[in-house]
Amino acid sequence: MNRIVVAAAIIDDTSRMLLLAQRRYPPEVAGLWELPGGKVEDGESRRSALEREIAEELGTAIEAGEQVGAAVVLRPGLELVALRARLAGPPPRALDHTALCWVDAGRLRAMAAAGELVPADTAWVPDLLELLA
Ligand code: DCP
Repeated sequence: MNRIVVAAAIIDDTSRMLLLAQRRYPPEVAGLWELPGGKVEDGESRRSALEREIAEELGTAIEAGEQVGAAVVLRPGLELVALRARLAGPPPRALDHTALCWVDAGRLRAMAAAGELVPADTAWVPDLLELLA
């Protein structure tokens, strides 16, 4: 069966910054930065799954919106989809990650060039740069 992982491109429209979260595990990607998210459960929409995951992982609320970029195949039967989101609650906290940071377009480009992003998420960098421009 095809499962979906949804990830949040949380953008602050005023400062034009994107929220990144630093993975704690597994060892292959620990220390790398990602768009936070998780698996869509049976019967959930992508948006509501993402809103639930962000509440669990970041202790805040978002409003999830349109898809950003293309879906990425993580492995056969598992696809990763990014949704644009805006913060609708208190400042996010790293409940499940090592750290969080807000980045502008220049910083995102530099982190991608330095290999500091989780590999799957690098596919979205051009789309994210456009949203941050
Ligand atoms: N993933 C990714 N980029 C993201 C978010 C997730 O590449 N921005 C990948 C990492 C995992 C898969 O998606 O391969 C699931 O991500 P989770 O963070 O939900 O990973 P967990 O290990 O927490 O999920 P579970 O324990 O449910 O397997």
